[in-house]
Amino acid sequence: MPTAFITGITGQDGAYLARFLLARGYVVHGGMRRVSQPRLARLERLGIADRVHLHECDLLDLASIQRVLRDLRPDELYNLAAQSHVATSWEVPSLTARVNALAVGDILETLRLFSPETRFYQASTSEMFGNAGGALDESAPLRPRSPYGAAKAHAHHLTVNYRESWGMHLSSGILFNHESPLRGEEFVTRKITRGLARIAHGAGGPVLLGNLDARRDWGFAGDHVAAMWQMLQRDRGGDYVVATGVATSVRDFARLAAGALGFTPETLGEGLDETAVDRKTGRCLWRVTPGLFRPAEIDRLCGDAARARRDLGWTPATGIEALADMMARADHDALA
Ligand code: NAP
Ligand code: F7E
Repeated sequence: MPTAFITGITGQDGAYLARFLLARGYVVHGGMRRVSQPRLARLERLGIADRVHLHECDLLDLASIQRVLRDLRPDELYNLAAQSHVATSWEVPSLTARVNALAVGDILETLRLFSPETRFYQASTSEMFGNAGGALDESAPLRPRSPYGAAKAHAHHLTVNYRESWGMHLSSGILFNHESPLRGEEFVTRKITRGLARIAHGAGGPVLLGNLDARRDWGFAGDHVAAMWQMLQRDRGGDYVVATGVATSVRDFARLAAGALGFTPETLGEGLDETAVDRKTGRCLWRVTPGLFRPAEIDRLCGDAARARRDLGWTPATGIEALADMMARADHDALA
C-alpha cells in the first residue's frame, strides 16, 4: 500500500486530503505540533482520526522533520503546514517566513539527502501573484502583497529550483482560495457563514467585516485536494494553477450565504458606512469596520486552471452558490 505523509494534517486541507488518500488505499501519516489545545476536531468530524498515524513534527524544528522523513521515507509528501492567515502575516512576519519559506528548504534538503524518491507537493498560493489582475495562470508574474505571499513565493521558487537542480519529483500547486465547513473561523467566508448562522438562531450581533469589494476565486476544499494528488501521479513534477475561474466579491458571498439562511439582505450606506439589513426583520446582518482592512490588499484574484484541466483532468465540481449554501447550512445545523 502506498504511504503518504501530510504536514498540516490537522488543518482544513489536511483533513480532506487525508480522507481522499484513505479512500484510495493509502497508509496516511500526518505531522502535528504540540499545542495546548486538542487539534483533532477536523479529522474527527470526517470520522478518520483513528485511521491516520500522527507524528510530532513542528516545521520550526528541523530535527523533527528529519526524524520523521528518515524513518518513514513516504511515497508521497504533501507539505500543507503553514501560518496560513494572510492578515496575521503582517503581525508575525518572521514566524511566517520561518514556517512558510525556510522550513520548506529544510524539508526539500531532508528529502534530497534521505528520501530522494519521495514525490513532493508544495502548497503554493494565488497570494503570490498580488494585484496582477486578469485570469492568472502559471506564467503570471509573482508580485506578492503580504509577508505571507512573499514567504510562499520563496517556497515556490525553492521547489522549482530543487526540481531543476536535482531532478526530484516536486510539484507546486498554486491554489486559489478554497473553503468548506472545516474552514478556520478567522477566514472571511467562514466568519460570514458562522456569524449569519448565529443571527439566524437569534444570537450574536452583525458580522464585522473589512473590505467588501475584494474579489476572490472561491472553490470547495474537497474539490481542490484531488488536484494535489493528481499532480503527484504524473511522470514528472510541475506547477499547476488550481481555481474555479469565477471571482466573487466578499459582499456577494455574504449575500449568497444570507440567502441560504432565509435572509433578504438590503444594503444601506456606502464605503465605511455600509451595512446590510434583513428586509423582513430589520436585523443588521453585517457592517464594515475600518480596523479589518489590510495594510495592502489584493483587489481581485481569479485563476485560469487550463493546465490542470488538460494535464490532470481536474475540474471543480462545486460552484460558489453551492459552496455558500453548504457552509451556511453546516454552521446553522451545528448551532441547532
Ligand atoms: P490551515 O487550516 O490553516 O492549516 C494549516 C496547518 O498547518 C494546520 O494543521 C497547522 O497546525 C499547521 N501548522 C502551522 N504551523 C505549523 C508548524 N510550525 N509546524 C507544523 N504544523 C504547523 O490551512 P489550510 O487552509 O488547510 O491550507 C493548507 C495549506 O495550503 C497552507 O499551506 C496554506 O498556506 C495553503 N493554501 C491554502 C489556501 C486556502 O484557500 N485554503 C489557498 C492556497 C494555499 P495547527 O492545527 O497546530 O494550527
Ligand atoms: O480574506 C477580505 C480580505 O482571510 C479574503 C488563505 O487561505 O486564501 C486565503 O487568504 C478577502 C480579503 O483569505 C474580512 O481583505 C473582508 O481580501 O478569507 P481571507 P485570503 O487572505 O484570501 C489564500 C489563497 C491563501 O493562500 C491563504 O492561506 O476577504 N475581508 N473582511 C476579510 N478577510 C478576513 N479574514 N476577515 C474579514 O473580516
